[in-house]
Amino acid sequence: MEAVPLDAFLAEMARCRADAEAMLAAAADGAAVERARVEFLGARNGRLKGIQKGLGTVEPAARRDAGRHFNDLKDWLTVAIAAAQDRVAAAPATAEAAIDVTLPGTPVPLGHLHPITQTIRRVQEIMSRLGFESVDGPEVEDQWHNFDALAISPEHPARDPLDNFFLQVARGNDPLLLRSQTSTVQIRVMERRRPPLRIVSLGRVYRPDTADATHYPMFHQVEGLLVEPGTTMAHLKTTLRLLASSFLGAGVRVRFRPAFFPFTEPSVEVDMEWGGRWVEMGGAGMVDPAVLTAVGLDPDAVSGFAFGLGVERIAARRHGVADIRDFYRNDVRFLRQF
Ligand code: FA5
Repeated sequence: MEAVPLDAFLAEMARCRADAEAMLAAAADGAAVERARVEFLGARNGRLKGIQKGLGTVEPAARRDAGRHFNDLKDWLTVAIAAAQDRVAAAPATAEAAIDVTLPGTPVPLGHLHPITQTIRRVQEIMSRLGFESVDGPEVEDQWHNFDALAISPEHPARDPLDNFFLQVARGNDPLLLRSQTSTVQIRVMERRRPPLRIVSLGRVYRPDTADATHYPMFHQVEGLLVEPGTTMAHLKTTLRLLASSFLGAGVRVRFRPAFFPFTEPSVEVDMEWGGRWVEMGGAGMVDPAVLTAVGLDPDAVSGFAFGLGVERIAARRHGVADIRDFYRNDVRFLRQF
């Protein structure tokens, strides 16, 4: 066998030391230090054992020198591994090692849906049982869908700039606005689809109203629309009574008062009894022939009813909330109750 020069032997030992240094520095727990110990000092296949075997092949004149360096490496490895063992024993190195599995777990705080969202879902569910499909409409609207198609004439006070959130953005010459009512969705649906129609739409509407116990500048409405041949006021009243009793309990009293809306004829105001008082919840009526004409339907062939109720008000009535502003104060002590 050819003799190994001293330099090559020393280089191999330097590599072994560098590798051991790196492995020990990275060792984060007792198991990792033990893997390093087996790798370098292991009695059968440790790297030091391999180097020791090579000692006999070093050129004879340099063998004493090589043996001294070998002993230095062995001492260094022994001390470095002992030091690493002490280091990992002093601190719980991994999260796993720090976990006491006998301790009770940390409760994860669970949130829930906002009471208005809960109300929206519940109303959708009730209406779906009556065959009304849920649809959405845009919150930024043009004047055709918010006013004109609903027979709200250009002079009507509902179009007053002080009663609406008009936007700088326009479509043609027509400034857009944040919709002031969900009745816009009646038009959008009737423009796209032909009767028979049964839809319900719940969403945000905006009016520059001063906030008080029953008003907020952003609120939600539930809009219902049914268009089928032979529809009468009796269908409208029955549908609203069923919605009210399903959502608010069988005991709720509903009252219909003659009223006026440009897009229904006849029209009614819908009141519900609440703590001995009558509170206005919305408006309703038979879809006005002018509206059917505006969307290309024949008023002599079909008829329909529509209603729009304030979601905050029915939610407040259901939960006994005296002031709808509480829904939007973001006070978790209030919201947690629902
Ligand atoms: C309307 O908005 C009609 N679009 C309703 C309608 C639909 C009539 C279909 C006929 C056919 P009104 O402006 O009255 O109507 O509003 C309806 C309901 O929205 C009110 O009764 C009230 O419950 C609620 N509401 C109105 N303004 C506010 C507000 N600022 N904050 C909270 N709720 C409001």
